[in-house]
Amino acid sequence: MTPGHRAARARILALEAGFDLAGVASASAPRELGFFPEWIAHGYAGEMAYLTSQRDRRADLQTAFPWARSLVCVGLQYDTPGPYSTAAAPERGWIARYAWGDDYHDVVKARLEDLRARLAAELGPMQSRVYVDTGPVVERAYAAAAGLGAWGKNTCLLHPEHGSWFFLGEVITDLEMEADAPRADMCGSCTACLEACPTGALIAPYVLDATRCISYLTIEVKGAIPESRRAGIGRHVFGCDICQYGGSGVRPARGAAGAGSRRARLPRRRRLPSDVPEEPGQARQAPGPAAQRVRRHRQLRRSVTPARARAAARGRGPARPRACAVGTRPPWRRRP
Ligand code: B12
Ligand code: SF4
Repeated sequence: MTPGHRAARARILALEAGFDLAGVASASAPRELGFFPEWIAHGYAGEMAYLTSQRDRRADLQTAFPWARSLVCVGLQYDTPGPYSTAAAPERGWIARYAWGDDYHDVVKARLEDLRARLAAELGPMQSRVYVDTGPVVERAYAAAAGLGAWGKNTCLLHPEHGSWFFLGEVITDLEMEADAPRADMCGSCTACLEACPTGALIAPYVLDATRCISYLTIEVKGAIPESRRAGIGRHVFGCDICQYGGSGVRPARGAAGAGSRRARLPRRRRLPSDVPEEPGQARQAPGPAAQRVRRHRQLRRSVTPARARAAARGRGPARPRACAVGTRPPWRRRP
């Protein structure tokens, strides 16, 4: 079987394993990976030691896995027809969309294992690893190389149909496969996501200072959120979606929840006063399993406390961002 035939079969097997997007990348470092050491050197990774301590492994996948030749990159869409996370009632906290359903690590990993078994059965014995989120892989760089999406200026991968509402994962393999072509840029001269970010975390196109990002502040920071970083957080208690909204407030016109949220449900209670248990054992009305994965109830509680104060003070969401270049004519928002 030729590398081209292997890649074609891999894409089909990935869709059969339940993914929405699939592509193949070479294991040699994509051009954008050159940016990673510089990003770390600027201190943009903050407390995320899993990034700084694995600098060399992340800067080139083949440092970690010298046998690697190809990656089968996959995407699982998690959007739902629900409203924006910041459209919650005034007394409720804001939880990012990706945390509404089951823990995506479990959902994507199970499908990746299925895909790995299918690949081995059809393409022959292979050395391989599967990863979603946690491995020493800058996933977006390889997924972009595999044509799953184009880099957005908010650093998320954008797809014409799915927006940026999809998780990434990959099977790293020693099989030679023909790589896909990257997608063309979708942003043009638009900078709406940079302007929409309420904390100024997007300091330039494609450059995120994570230490300013609400997602980092509400999920990754171990202690209290520094006072100097609290402005602009609003009622966010877990993650942030604002730079992904893409404009006018119309939700992507999807008839059903995406596969990544097939079992998704809205958090049963997102009311700020009762949401967060004082201790893990008291979790009666906790957010969904995805958010629980963090297992840092104290941390969530300390995010909630300032969020409560802000809700009491203002009770309003952020101003709606102006439509982004993708958001003005976004195919994923077309009504059927
Ligand atoms: C650490 C991390 C975070 C950190 C830092 C985010 C970041 N931008 O790096 C924090 C906690 C802030 C975070 C937040 C979120 N994350 Co996160 N995160 C990761 C993780 C674990 C590593 C990312 C990493 O290595 N960053 C390093 C820096 C250097 O990468 P970067 O900022 O993307 O920079 C790249 C580009 O700027 C590009 N680049 C540089 N210059 C130029 C110039 C041009 C012209 C171009 C085209 C590109 C380009 O090169 C850089 C890479 O070297 C990945 C999983 C993984 N293992 O990869 C998930 C991951 C990136 N996160 C994901 C998600 C869903 C989110 C959130 C949407 C969650 C939320 N709702 O709160 C937000 C989005 C915030 C944002 N605007 O990025 C998804 C992204 C899916 C997608 N479609 O893009 C991933 C892939 C997890 C997954 N498996 O699905 N995340
Ligand atoms: S996730 Fe929120 S805080 Fe982080 S870059 Fe996007 S808009 Fe800014």
